[in-house]
Amino acid sequence: MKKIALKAAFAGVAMSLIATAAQALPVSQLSVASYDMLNGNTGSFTYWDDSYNGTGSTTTSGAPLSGGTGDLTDGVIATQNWFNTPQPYVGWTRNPLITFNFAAPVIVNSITVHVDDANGAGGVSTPASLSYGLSGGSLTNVALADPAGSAPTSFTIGNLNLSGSAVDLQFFRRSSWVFVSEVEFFGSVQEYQGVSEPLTLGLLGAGLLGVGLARRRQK
Ligand SMILES: [Ca+2]
Ligand SMILES: [Ca+2]
Repeated sequence: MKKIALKAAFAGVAMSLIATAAQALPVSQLSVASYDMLNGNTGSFTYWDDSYNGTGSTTTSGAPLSGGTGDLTDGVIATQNWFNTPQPYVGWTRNPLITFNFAAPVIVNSITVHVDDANGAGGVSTPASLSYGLSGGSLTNVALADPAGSAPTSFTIGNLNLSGSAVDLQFFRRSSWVFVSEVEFFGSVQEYQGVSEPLTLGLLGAGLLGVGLARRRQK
């Protein structure tokens, strides 16, 4: 009888630990707290991240930018090619690696990037591939087919299940330039519900103490 009671107590604790594991809210667009990258470049126009509000020079090509948000997450998606409306874009002559930071741990289900597709006009094409993954970990590379036509376009990578607080993206160019006007993340924020784990461990101790007292009383 006593052994059974003890087992039941452990089972109860195990259940409560499971209940306190990360629980996710419904899938929605995730808010980016900040992103870090090297600034865009200049050509016929400037293709810098003009609205970036973090640290670093927004008017210097290739300058390290960190701790802020700007053109890539302002909700403005370019509807025309770079030569008609350069402002919404950040354009690079490198393969930009961008770290996106979230305010709390998230589960990213899909990533959508909005880019220009000028079919090589001015050396601007859709990216040839995109690498993604949790920041600091290994990245997965996916090839992106160049769509027919030459209108600005988007690519979505789905079924990701990336769980963490920061995601790395790197664009690999098809020709000289890559132009990006927006990056969107969809998924859920991880929520910790019920008692915290240290408290649960405290309850485990209290539970065992209770079992001990009960056993004493039975004697
Ligand atoms: Ca934008
Ligand atoms: Ca095309």
